[in-house]
Amino acid sequence: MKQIQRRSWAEPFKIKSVEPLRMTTREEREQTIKEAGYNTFLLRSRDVYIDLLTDSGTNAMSDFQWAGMMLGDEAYAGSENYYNLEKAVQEFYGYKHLVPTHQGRGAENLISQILIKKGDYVPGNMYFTTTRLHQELAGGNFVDVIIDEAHDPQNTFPFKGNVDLQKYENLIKKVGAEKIAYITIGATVNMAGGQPISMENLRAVFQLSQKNKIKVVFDATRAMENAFFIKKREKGYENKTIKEILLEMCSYSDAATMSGKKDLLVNIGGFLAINDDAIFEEARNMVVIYEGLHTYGGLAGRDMEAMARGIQEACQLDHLQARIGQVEYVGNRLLELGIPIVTPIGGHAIFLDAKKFYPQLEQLKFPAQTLAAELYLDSGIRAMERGIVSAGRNKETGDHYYPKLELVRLTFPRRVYTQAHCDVTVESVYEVWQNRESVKGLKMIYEPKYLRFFQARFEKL
Ligand code: PM9
Repeated sequence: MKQIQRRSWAEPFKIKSVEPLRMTTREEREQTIKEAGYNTFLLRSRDVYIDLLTDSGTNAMSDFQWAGMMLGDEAYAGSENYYNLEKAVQEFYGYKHLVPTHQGRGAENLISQILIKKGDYVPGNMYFTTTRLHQELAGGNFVDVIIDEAHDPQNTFPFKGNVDLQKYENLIKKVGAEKIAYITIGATVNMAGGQPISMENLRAVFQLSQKNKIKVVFDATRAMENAFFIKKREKGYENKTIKEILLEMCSYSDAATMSGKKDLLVNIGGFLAINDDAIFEEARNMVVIYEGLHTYGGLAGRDMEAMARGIQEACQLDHLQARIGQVEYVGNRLLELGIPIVTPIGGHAIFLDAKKFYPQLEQLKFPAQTLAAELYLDSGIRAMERGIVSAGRNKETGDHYYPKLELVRLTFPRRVYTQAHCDVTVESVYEVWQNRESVKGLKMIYEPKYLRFFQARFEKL
């Protein structure tokens, strides 16, 4: 009898409702990407076939979440759904206080304004675009203290999200602990390729921070995915539940910002969670200026309910196995074809190494922006640039940052695409890889002042 390798997992759901996809011709795509200034953010979604721009707000909700939407209590104040969300955040993340926000950056704005004084430093395990901008707008200076391995796409260290404790300690010695507003800890680290931080490192960062009276602000956006990697890779956590791991992770921080649009399987929503009573008091005061009353923070009651229910679903092991397993499936197929990607394969996305695709292009010819456009041209698949355009400019000198990582992110929305979609994606990336030598790059012709990657425009060279 022929022996077959049996799959260890499959999606823990079946499909109840579908949304048709539209295919376009190469001629149509040549026109649409030109009109979009070769920026995938400026494409209309109707012109996209498989949308791997982001996993943010693009998730498929469950019937349990949709049912919860019908139970939205749309009272201006004291909505029942706020209390459901508060209970879920306390139970799964362990923080004392909750301030809902319309999405992650709403929470980033609040905490940056509350804790940062002009001229302060804010270390972090690699920058994230919106997080760093809010820190800078509040008068802070971001300092990258991630380990060097994170900046090397081919390095296979299992916890490339770790903080380099020596870098962190050197900063404390150099500027003084009183000049450090707080440290931001991302888990997983998006810009490094969805790479996790280890529990051991989280604990050590918290201890060093406490010793120096520095607060730890956790970016919990993809913390459930990080918890899955800890379970799989870190000794001593094999038999712990995701919920137990998440609670321990959060216990090594003072507050958390959260974009519910990722881990929490919703289309909109976020929050700030805090232990300290005084910071909570200030956040409650400020949320009414920027977001809405402290019991809705810019969200409808139904959105808070969907997020509260999403928390319970997101930390199920079979969900995380299928979610991360899908990304891993694509990554392994690409590696088999010899295509350069960031390794180890991360949690939410595959990151193509554009410098290796186009060694003929210097960084100011925007290799990753070019690669994202080429992929769209080939198949209508939409990806995102994560290189020099995303990195932006140094706010003091006005010069471009030249990040070591020049990447294109194929980001997988949760519970949305099938394995056949994954295969079509792999085949398209392979085609673009085959045709890499004739590519000439792009020129930037319009640059917005903030978060330029969203709206910048380019022309073909
Ligand atoms: N991340 C993403 O596509 C959406 C906007 S930027 C292209 O990866 C982290 C780690 C994020 C993140 C958003 C935010 C901001 C904070 N931290 O988008 O404001 O990945 O909900 O969250 C995006 P909001």
